Amino acid sequence: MRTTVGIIGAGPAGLLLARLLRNAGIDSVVLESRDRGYVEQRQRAGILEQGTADVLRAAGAGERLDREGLRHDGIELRYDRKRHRVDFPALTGGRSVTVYAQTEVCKDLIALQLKEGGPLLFEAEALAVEGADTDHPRVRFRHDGREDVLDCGYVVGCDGFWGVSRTAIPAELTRVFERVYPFGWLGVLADVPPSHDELVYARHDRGFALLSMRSPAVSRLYLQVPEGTDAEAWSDEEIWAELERRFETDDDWTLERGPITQKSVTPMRSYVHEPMRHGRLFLAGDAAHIVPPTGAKGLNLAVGDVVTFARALVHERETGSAELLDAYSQTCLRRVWQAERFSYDMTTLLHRLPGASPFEERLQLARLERIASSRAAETDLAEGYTGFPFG
Ligand code: RFL
Ligand code: PHB
Repeated sequence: MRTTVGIIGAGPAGLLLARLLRNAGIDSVVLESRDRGYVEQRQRAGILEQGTADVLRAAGAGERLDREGLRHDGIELRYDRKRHRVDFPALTGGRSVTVYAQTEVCKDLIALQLKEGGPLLFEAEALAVEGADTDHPRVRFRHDGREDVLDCGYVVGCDGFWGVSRTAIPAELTRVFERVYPFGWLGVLADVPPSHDELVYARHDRGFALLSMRSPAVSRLYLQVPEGTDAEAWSDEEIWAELERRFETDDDWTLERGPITQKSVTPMRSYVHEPMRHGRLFLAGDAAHIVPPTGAKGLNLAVGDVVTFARALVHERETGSAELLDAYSQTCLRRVWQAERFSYDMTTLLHRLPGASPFEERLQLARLERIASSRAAETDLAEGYTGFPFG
């Protein structure tokens, strides 16, 4: 098999890239190791930056997003039993975010790709990227029980943190920056209308909690738990009781309970792989970088990367100049590091950090008070949350 752009992975990065290339008249093949149902059901991100929603619309994938997505103009910070709302449009000159689950983004893009796009092969596992630094990179993969080769003009590794693409960049050319946090998030889906109409980020002495949503009828809730926690070790009753404690306020706000339909634990890490390009192999999304979910940035970064790649390739086609392709890694990494910084700040602002001294805990509260009392500090948060510009 032969194609211009071989795309490994049908998460948001790979699927959107295939769509952007198709719209630009460039052919691609997407290889995805899992089956369609798995990719469409995997519970992950919930928040789209305005720039991300705009890209999806421009790509022709905005119809259901506009119908079912929920525009959010702010978030609530909760600490010391107090509530503070951050008003995004007022602080950022009109920017907002959209609650629209990653599962739905993937469903929309898969349907479009199967209808209008090039080949999207499920249960096709990439085994290795070969010849990345030559003019003829290849992807070796297994599909329908046999091995095959995809000959490409370019390979884009959109295969997530556990994928194989990254390993094709020689270790001696690579630098990795990483921080693993000694806690994770226990996430649940519950069939109950969200108890607040915006997301609530709560800092509590017992640990962080987040109230989010998937629709007006379905809540998505998270609890900070120690690293290595087994989700099944928490009964539904224990989860609700702990959420109630961490969301406690001095007013009459209450948390509505409902049946929990899913629970899982996510570990937390920050990770950046430099460079994001080697020859004709480009890394995009979680394949190149991970952020802790507190800043809601992972999916949005993945979108930024593939927009940057698609623009660079179109530029090369139109002008014959590879300057934007050559600048890919640098262009992406500028935005990546801003998201890394923001996600780290949000994580250390809101989580109970094991081993933190009483002094450090007081500083955490002082940082929250600063956001609640200074428009400059609050603006910094609002700008970060609603998103950094695409390069
Ligand atoms: P994905 O989504 O991991 O997709 C990679 C795909 O590659 C496939 N694959 C392979 N295919 C072929 N051959 C191989 N050898 C392969 N190896 C892997 C995989 O099966 C998969 O389908 O990466 P992508 O596209 O880069 O997208 C990144 C996002 O998924 C991720 O950053 C976000 O989910 C992170 N994230 C959030 N991001 C946000 O922007 N806003 C949020 O609110 C947000 N919340 C979250 C999150 C992630 C979470 N978890 C579970 C890590 C909340 C959570 C709890
Ligand atoms: C989610 O709805 O899954 C979600 C929202 C905000 C975050 C992380 C996850 O910061």
